[in-house]
Amino acid sequence: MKKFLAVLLLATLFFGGTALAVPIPLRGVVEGFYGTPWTFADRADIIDFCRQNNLNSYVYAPKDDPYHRNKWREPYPADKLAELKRLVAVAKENDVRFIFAVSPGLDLNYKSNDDFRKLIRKLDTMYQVGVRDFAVFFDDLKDDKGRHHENGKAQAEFLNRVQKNLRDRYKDVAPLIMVPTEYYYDDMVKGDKLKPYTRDLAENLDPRIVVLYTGRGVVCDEITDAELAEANKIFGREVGVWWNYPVNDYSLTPDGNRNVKLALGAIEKLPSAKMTAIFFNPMQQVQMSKIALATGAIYANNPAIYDAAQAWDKVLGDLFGNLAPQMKIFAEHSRHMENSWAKVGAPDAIEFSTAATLLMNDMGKKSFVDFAPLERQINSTERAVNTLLKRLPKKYLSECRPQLEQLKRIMQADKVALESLKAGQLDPRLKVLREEITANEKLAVISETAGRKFIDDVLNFFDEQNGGKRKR
Ligand code: 14T
Repeated sequence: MKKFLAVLLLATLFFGGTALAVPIPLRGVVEGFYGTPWTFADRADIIDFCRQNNLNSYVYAPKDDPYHRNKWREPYPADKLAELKRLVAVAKENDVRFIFAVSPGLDLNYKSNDDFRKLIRKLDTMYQVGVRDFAVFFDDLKDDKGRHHENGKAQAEFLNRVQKNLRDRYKDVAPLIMVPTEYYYDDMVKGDKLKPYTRDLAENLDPRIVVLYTGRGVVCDEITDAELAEANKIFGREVGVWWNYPVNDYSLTPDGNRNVKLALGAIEKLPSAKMTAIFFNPMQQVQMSKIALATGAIYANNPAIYDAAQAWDKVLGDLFGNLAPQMKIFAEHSRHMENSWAKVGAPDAIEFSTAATLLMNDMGKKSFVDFAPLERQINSTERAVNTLLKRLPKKYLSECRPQLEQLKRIMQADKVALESLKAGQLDPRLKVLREEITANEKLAVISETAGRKFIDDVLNFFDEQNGGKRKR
């Protein structure tokens, strides 16, 4: 018997990374984005999707539900509460935890008994409609100068009191989940020291409360095992991860109503070490979010052996069937998200941009230039886009039509650009096409470093040629 156990133990250790799946205990989706919240139907659909993908949690935290954040003190009106009750029932039917979050930080008085009672009342109402998992979030409380006025000790004591109150009265509530005000690593430290808020929070927070953080930045490229270990050390517990992909709420149209770039890549570059919780923050575009979320589910169910490229292929096949090859081409042009403070997702259309870069390097330097590789990329991308515009089911097309149409415009301009290079003469239509594309960038952005860049590269190439001629 002892020998058997020893062999079992060794086998477990040996195959731990490969044969035995070790799922992250709490894994799911956090509806945590800014902008129009999901509808009841969207949420019911995503909860069903969670069950299908062995994700066990849905966190209700829509930034623009007034009763979640701005007006957190006010109880839900009867109709809204009835809807939430139905949703909690849907989650229960699907064996998915419905985690109700409230974000009281905008104006909470930590020392006020009245505010404490109002928060408890809010959570109590949710308990009455069936919720057993609760979260309190304190993210995004900075003013326009990037300062916040939170006191880590007061926040910790407030949360400890909430946790104690709930657990004293209800034996069936899960440990509380929280997001700190300094929720990304670079905001927690100054030099080699913890900032006072984080230090005081970590020192005073009940060790049973689950802390979520987003990595080194708000939207960052990667969390390594070492970085996670560092965050665990700061908080004296195993922290969970709030992962900001595929969320795209920082990529907005001028009216703020639509997201211009879609994040259609795989989840990647997350720890393979043991973790207690992971929640993926999606896009408002619920169907398009499923690509990244389904890869996230594969990751969360066995982080040690996760292969992003393999997961991406599987998920595209599962979701899009015979349109998977075309969807893959489209999605390749729309994976990377980047701005001054955000950077995440694999680079866009690597083969395409490599072909374009090689071609531009050869131009003017070699007597024989091979246009074929880029030409193949342009043609296959254009064909894929046309097929998708014709065949993609409406529920998907309604979320990605502007981006498909923009990619189509870019490919048409790329063709003109390529022909110009071949002819050794700039086709004047290229500038017109670029104007149209630029105008539409308010509504849809895609392939910035691949197809879109090639247009600029070619126009610059002819500019420099002409400049060079004039000089001579
Ligand atoms: F709760 C946090 F972990 C978090 O990520 N909070 C928000 C989140 O709701 C939002 O969807 C996400 C992506 O934009 O980032 C956080 O919100 C920010 C943070 C910023 F630093 C929005 C704008 C910022 F400049």
